[in-house]
Amino acid sequence: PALPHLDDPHEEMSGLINMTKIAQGGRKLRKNWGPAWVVLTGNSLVFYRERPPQCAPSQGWAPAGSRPESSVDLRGAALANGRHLSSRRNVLHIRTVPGHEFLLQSDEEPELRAWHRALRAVIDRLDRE
Ligand code: I3S
Repeated sequence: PALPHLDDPHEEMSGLINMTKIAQGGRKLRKNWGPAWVVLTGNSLVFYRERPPQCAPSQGWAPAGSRPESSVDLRGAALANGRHLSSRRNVLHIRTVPGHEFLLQSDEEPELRAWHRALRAVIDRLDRE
C-alpha cells in the first residue's frame, strides 16, 4: 500500500538508532525505548523495526515487502534537544504538526549530531517550500 506523504522518497540518511514514541496525536504515551532502523527522506521520517534487506539500487530504500512500522510527515515539524525529556544523553525531540512526538537517542554524540543536522536541513527546506 502506498504511503500518502512519501512523495519525495529519496533517502537523506538512514541508520539504527534508539527511539521511543512519546505522544500520538497530542496524547502522551508511555515510553518504550528500543532500536529502530530510521530512514530520513526528503519529507518524512520512516521507522522500521529492523533494517530492510538490501535490494537493487534501482529499487531505492523501500524494497517491496518491507513494511515500515510507521512514518511521519516532517513538514512544519519542531526539532529540539530532548535533554529535559529523558535521563539519557544525546537525545533529540521531534514533534510533528499532528502532535506525534519521538525521541531519538545515541550514546555516540557525533551520530546524534548527524541526525540533528540532517533533520534540520530537511525541515528547513520544507519550511521554505
Ligand atoms: O520520562 P519517564 O517517564 O521518567 O521515562 C522513563 C520511564 O518510561 C521508564 O519506564 P517505566 O517508568 O514506564 O517503567 C523507562 O524505563 C525509562 O527508560 C524512561 O526514561 P528515560 O530517562 O530512559 O528516557
